Amino acid sequence: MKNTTKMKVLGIALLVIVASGAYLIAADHIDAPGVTGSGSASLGSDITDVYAFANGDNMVFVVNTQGLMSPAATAAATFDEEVMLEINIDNDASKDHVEDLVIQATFKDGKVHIHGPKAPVTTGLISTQVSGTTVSADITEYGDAPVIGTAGGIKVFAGPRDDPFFFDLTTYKEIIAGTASMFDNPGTDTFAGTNVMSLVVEVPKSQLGTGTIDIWATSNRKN
Ligand SMILES: [Ca+2]
Ligand SMILES: [Ca+2]
Repeated sequence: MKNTTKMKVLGIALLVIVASGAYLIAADHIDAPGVTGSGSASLGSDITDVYAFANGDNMVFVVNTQGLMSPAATAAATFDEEVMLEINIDNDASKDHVEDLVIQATFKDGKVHIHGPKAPVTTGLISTQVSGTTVSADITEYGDAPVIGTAGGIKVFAGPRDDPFFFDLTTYKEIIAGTASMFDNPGTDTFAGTNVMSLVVEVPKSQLGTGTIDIWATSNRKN
């Protein structure tokens, strides 16, 4: 993939965080047909959740894709080599919702490659791969111990994981229909037993600027 490759945004997930590690949760497990579509190739751009939290002097970013996979489907699941996942970081004082740094992940021949954090070549709905590769790792296969790549203080993991998102969809629908008034505690996790393809990147805070940051993630299919 050339450094000048431009990619269209297909999936987007938004998360606003502060450096202290507070986080906001939202989930979207099935996107529009243009993202989920038919065939495994299009599933690779369907983001389910984005998480960010502090781990000491580091920030950890998680971008989960391909939600609601059964264990059987997970064994055959792969990251789409035509899709780049991008973590966008807005770290200037104005918080203008324009990314000042990007962390990009590409997938090729069983490996994940991280590019950045670097200033973006392009902002907005088109993403361009930034130059250089910061760290790479083998993509962890289903059931195997996690493979973690480390270089320059940055760590990366990519592979299948149990979906951590908890949501009682059945009760939610009952509440909407007026046949239930509230959730049970603890409720029933609709996503129990389903998996996602997870990208995890841990980066020293010192590489992300100072003050607070807003982040969002996009999936971008190669033109
Ligand atoms: Ca900005
Ligand atoms: Ca971007």
